[in-house]
Amino acid sequence: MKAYWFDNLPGDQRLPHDSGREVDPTYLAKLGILHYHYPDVASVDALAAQRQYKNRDEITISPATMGDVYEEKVKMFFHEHLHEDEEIRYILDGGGFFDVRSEGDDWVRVRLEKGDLMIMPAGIYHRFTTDEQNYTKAMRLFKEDPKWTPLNRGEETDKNQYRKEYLKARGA
Ligand code: KMT
Ligand code: NI
Repeated sequence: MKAYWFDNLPGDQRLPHDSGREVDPTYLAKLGILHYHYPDVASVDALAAQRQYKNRDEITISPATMGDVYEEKVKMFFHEHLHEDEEIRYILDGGGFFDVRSEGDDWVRVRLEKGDLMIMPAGIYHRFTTDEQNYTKAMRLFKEDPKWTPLNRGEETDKNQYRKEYLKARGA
């Protein structure tokens, strides 16, 4: 895992877009984000039991598995959105970037690689992209039934109850 401020420069979303300014993991914690590095799925099982993540599935995002819809999916994942539940991702292979909004509404880019597990709280604005390898194999964990409906950012999501609770919990 490596976190840094997104450079906001034009260019393919899959490029690193590293401004050169690192973000400390303690700042991610302040945004309500948890990060772990687990060598094996047994460690993930332990976390899942502890946090009561009852469901999971796996997704492989790559041209090989998605074919013609790959580019479309990559663009879709990159639309800024929130969820009304935690988003929990464990990288099984490959890598990718999650961009999360800072307190000042700037993008923090989090690079995840094999073995990284990240938990984003309900209500945080974020987006995802593969990197130049075009290959992310990830486990998605859920508390209850898979519920990952993305709510794209707009006037509605700014008024969303989970968004308000998120901001309140962050002291905003
Ligand atoms: C998301 O919410 O954008 C995703 O789940 C992306 C695929 S998991 C790395
Ligand atoms: Ni999401």
